[in-house]
Amino acid sequence: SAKPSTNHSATEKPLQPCQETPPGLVGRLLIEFSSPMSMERVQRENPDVRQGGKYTPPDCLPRQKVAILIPFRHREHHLKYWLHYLHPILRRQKVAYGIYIINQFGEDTFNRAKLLNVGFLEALKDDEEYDCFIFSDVDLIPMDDRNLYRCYEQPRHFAVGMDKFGFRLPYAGYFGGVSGLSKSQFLKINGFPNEYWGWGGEDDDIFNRISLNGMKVSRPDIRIGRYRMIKHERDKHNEPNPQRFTKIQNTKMTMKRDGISSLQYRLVEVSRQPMYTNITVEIGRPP
Ligand code: UD2
Ligand code: MN
Repeated sequence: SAKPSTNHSATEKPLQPCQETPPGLVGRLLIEFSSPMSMERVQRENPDVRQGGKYTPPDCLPRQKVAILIPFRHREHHLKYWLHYLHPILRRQKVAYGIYIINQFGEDTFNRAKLLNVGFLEALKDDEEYDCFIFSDVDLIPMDDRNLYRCYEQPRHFAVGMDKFGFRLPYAGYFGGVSGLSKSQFLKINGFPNEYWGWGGEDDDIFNRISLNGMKVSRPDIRIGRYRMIKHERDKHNEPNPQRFTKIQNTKMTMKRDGISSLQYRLVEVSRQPMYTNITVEIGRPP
């Protein structure tokens, strides 16, 4: 045709950095787990999430690239709710992100912190541009989208007030549930401990690592850092670890040798799902 066509790529304004406070947040959210959830519905409602559970804001340049790591085994039911609630929240928060499910292979004793160490390395293998890592239980949903999933000047503890704790911080050094460290903060503490098998203590060890390395945990306001946990029984093969009380006394001695520097694992499978990336890994068993 003789008509000159508009060259969009040449006329479009370059993207501006995303605003510090995203403009489309809605605040307090209604979170419930009574109506059944399906992966088909999650996919249908999140068409702009790319294969592997990746997302980049279309209208501004995100300030951080966030890998969200979820320790996992046999919690498919919880995962559907997590994806259903979190994808829209994260989209409103205007960060570039990828979701990684770190699935423990086999039926040996569960090890949450070691799985998260694996997630850190595998996410970086997938995309070396990640500069922020958020570690979330699969059963925790934030009740307020002003609780921004990104990294801060100091290591972040997001899950301040949980329904099961009466929406109060259970103790000053509590670091469980959902936390976030920048790449450099994570490396400074030599990552997480690999030697906490079964339930409990690993979050306190991480808190110790942060304090012992001269950092201080930051938190959102208690009114904003509220969470719902999907009710569940204690899983099989994740019994309370009787060694946890003595282990958390020794972080200062153990953190230099036990961590991301000593991590060993065998990758079983990486698979790209529409709403997340699944990393199945064999991490051994307690000695
Ligand atoms: C608390 C902490 C959690 C962790 C744990 C002790 C809260 C809200 N969370 O969780 O961060 O410190 O105590 O280890 O206080 N998981 C599986 N399959 C399993 C077992 C665990 O997927 O068979 C994953 C899953 O992401 C789960 C997380 O590990 O949410 C923590 O396990 P939990 O939910 O059984 O422990 P909980 O709720 O006491
Ligand atoms: Mn739980």
